[in-house]
Amino acid sequence: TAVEASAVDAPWHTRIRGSLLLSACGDALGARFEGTPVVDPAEVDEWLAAPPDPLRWTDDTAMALVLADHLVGTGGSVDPDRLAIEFAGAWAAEPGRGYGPGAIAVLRQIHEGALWSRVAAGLFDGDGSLGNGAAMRVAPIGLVPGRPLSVVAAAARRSAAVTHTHPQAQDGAAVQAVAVAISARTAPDPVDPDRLVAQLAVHANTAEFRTALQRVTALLRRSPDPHRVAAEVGNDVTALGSVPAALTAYLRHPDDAAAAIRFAINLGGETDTIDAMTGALSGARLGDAAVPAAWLRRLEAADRIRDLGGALEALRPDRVPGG
Ligand code: AR6
Ligand code: MG
Repeated sequence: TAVEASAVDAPWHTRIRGSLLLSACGDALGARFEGTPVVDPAEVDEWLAAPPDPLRWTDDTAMALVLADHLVGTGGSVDPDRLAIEFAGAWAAEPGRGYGPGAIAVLRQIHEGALWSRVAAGLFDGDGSLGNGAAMRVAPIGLVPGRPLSVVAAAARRSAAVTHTHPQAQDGAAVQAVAVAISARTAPDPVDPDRLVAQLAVHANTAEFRTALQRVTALLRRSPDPHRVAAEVGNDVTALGSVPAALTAYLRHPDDAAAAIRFAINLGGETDTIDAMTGALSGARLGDAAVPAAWLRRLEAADRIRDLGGALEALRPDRVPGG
């Protein structure tokens, strides 16, 4: 329809803002159901129709905004030493946002003066965290204009490393960032899920992640309901158990932001983070006009998030001297 065509034809700057705003909405809306193994779809519908005011987001968005600010400050690149200190500062200022235990351990030590490189790798008996905390915050890296996808993936890994050194957490961040970048750049064609997932698999280094992405492709051919998606690709706190789920929720409803968000919440489990990642993808494709007004009006710090979107857009190569 004409309405859908114009929504999907959203200009670039509205897509950056759309991604940041819808991700924050997804985080805030999903937080209500975090940790619920099986959610009641009727309850989700009621909640989405009349969410509370203000619609308060969690650590996912807090960290994404720190990262967006960081990128604006550096001109679009990741300086891990600075980023670590900035994350730690945001945690110390608002420790009650729902940070994961591994993240708290790292951020507290960095805040007390430790080097991230000495701390992050030691988590979980030296395995490093494989939680979804690096993927949940990574969208702004995919929204920096004009970067080749390989550069996006590398920057995502650098941003992940300050808290998440496990290869699966790094893959989650790289895949999510590249997925956001592709979603923000390809319009107005219909999404080709097979092609998108294949493009993402190129940026996954672990066999586990590549296998999970193959599962997404196979699953999407069967138009799965949320219950089936959760059973087959997961809905948990790990990167491997949530990045493919968020991608699936987005690809079930690539042209309907509210439907994608609802689908992601109906997965149950780690709903805030899966919804934040789904929202980042959906908003990147559809732009800020696709964010339901009833959510946007209530969203905590919506003006700050919009401004950050504008500042990221100003990093366009043709607007940066020498860029
Ligand atoms: N081995 C075993 N379990 C692990 C490992 C590992 N190597 N790494 C992580 N876990 P964490 P995050 C488990 O704490 O990724 C919030 O709700 C372990 O149970 O590093 O920053 C956010 O909103 C650990 O506590 O946190 C995110 O959605 C958990 O994974 C979410 O938490 C999370 O890893 C993850 O945030
Ligand atoms: Mg959270």
